[in-house]
This record gives sequence, C-alpha cells and structure tokens, in this order.
Amino acid sequence: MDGIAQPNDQRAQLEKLYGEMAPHSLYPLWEVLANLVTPVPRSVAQPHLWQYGPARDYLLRAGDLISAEQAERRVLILENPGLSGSSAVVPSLYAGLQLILPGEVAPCHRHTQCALRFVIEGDGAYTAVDGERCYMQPFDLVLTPNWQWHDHGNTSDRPMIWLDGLDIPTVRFYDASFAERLEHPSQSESIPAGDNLHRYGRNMRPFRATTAERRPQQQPIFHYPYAQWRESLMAVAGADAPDPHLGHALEFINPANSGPVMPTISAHVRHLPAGFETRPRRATDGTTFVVVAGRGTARVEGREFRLEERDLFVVPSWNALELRAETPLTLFGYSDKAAQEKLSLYREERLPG
Ligand code: GTQ
Repeated sequence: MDGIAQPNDQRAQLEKLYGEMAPHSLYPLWEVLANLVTPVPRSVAQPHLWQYGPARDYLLRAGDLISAEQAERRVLILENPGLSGSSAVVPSLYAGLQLILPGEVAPCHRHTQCALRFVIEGDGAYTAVDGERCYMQPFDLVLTPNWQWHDHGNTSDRPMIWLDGLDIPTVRFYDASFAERLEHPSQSESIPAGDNLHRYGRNMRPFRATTAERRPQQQPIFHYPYAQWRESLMAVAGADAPDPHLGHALEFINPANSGPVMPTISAHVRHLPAGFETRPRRATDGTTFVVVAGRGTARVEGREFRLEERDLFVVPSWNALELRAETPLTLFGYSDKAAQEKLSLYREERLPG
C-alpha cells in the first residue's frame, strides 16, 4: 500500500478489509477500543427494585405447581433488566428468592459456586452444610462455601423464603463450574446443629492438633444469626455518629482470615437512624440489598425507589447511591467487592451532598 487512503476512500477500504477478516475471526480494535477501555465504569446493569409482596405471590404460585425436589431448587431469579438472559443481578453475581414448603427437601448437592442465604420469611427451616444443620431465622445470614455439600429442608409448619446470593456469573466467566449430586436427597446429620458457632464463632477454636476440628480451616463458620448482628449494629449505632455516606455499617467477616465471608462475595449490614439522609457514594462493586427493617428511599443516579420492609434492590457499579430513612432503616447487602479487592480493581468515591 502506498500511504494512508483519503477519508472517503478510507472508510470504504476499511469496511472491505473488515468484511474479509471477519470470517477469520479477526476484528479491528480501533473501532471498539473506547467501549472496551472506558475512563470510568459504564455498567449495562440497571438500578432496580423488586417489591417483596408481588415477588412472594409469584413464588408461592410456583410452589403450587412444582415441588422443591422436582425443581432441585425452586427459585425465582432476580434478573437485572439491563442483563436480560444472563440470570445475573449484576454482571458477576446472581440473586434469587428460594421457597421451601413445610415437609419439603431441596436435594443435596455441591458445586464450585459460592452461595449465601439471607432469610426473608419463615422460621425453623434448615440448611445443612457438610453434615451440620443450621436452623434459620428471619434475617440470618448462612453461607454455603464452594464445594461444600448442602441441602435445605423445612421441618416447620410455614413456608420459608430466603434470598440466594451466588457467584454463578463469575464462575461462568472463568468456565470453572463443577457440580455433583448426592444419591440421597438429604445428607446424614453427622455434626450437631449449631456446632460451627460453638467451635469457631466465639473468638475460639479447637486446640489445634486435636481431633475436634470439624470445619475446613479456611471457612470455619457458616452462620451469622440476626440476633447477634443486630445487637452489634445497634450498639455501634448507639455509640457513634453515623458515617455521612453510609450510616452505621458493619461487614461480615471470615474469622479465619478477617477477610470477606467468601472469596468472591462480601456482605454487610447498615443502619440509618430515622430522618437520616446519606450523602451520595459510588463504588465499583454492584450491590444487592434487602430491606430488613424500616421505610425510606434509595436514590440511584437520580432515580428514586421507595423502600419497604423485605423489598430488594440492586445498585450497579459506579452508580451513586443516596439513602433516606423515614423510620429507622436497616439494610443487608452483598457484592463482589471480595473478588475485586483481590484483583486490585475495587474503588469507591464519596461525593459531596
Ligand atoms: O441452594 O444450592 O438459587 O445451587 C441457585 C443455585 C440456589 C442452592 C440457587 C443453587 C442454589
């Protein structure tokens, strides 16, 4: 070629080149670079609110039509409207509402995806993790770390509904999904219920090199009861002035390493006193929230969502969130901050009010 073609000519010749290259799976970076390496995150995920009442009605209707055992997991996926077809709530994470009716069992399996459960309604169903049952109360956080056997059962006389938060899209991204089922629907109960908290949850652990170790060293506890986190959060709220951008906030940690609860997922709770309004804050982790208590509003990049108890909402990466509490407002949230920090990607910014 002798020199760069003139503008009119150039377009036509480039298009011809693209047409010839495409069948060979070769494409020009310069046509897409600005969309690949953006100066700031431009999530295609959208902020969105799911009111609990209508979601619950659909879930109970599904309960009339298909059993937990038949479905394996009877769950309504909370799919982000900007991520249609992906089963994702933000690009890296999944959210769903799971229903277990009295007497049902969601059969035992394990997979490379990490899962958390945040109980929304019902009392006394259990998740069993590697031989130990955990009886769940509203607003308890329960973990099912990567590759641990788990089944769910409801021995109470009322429906039980919880939020499932998993890293399904992250595992899909890495093409690293493995899963297997146990032959029996329920695993045998080899460890007494609540054992993980007694053994590892009180700033203690079995004296090492004894036979009293029950859990993997890197993931000793899997139950964070509401009664405990609420007491701590309220005590902190009584002692400090609220952070202007967050309110009062406590993160759940893995006591083995003081890091986030699981390698890919971080979880926290926050509390705003009645009348409190946060200043805007944005972060690179898209966060899915549950309203545990109270009423208020969430403003996300100027869009306002009314919050009522048990509603769920999602705030995508780099969307500024402002919260206003009409009554004392308590939220649970989980995000991919855990993974982003490991990859040196996580950033947050506090914006002036
Ligand atoms: O409880 O193991 O919502 O494997 C999606 C996939 C729940 C579970 C979900 C799962 C589970």
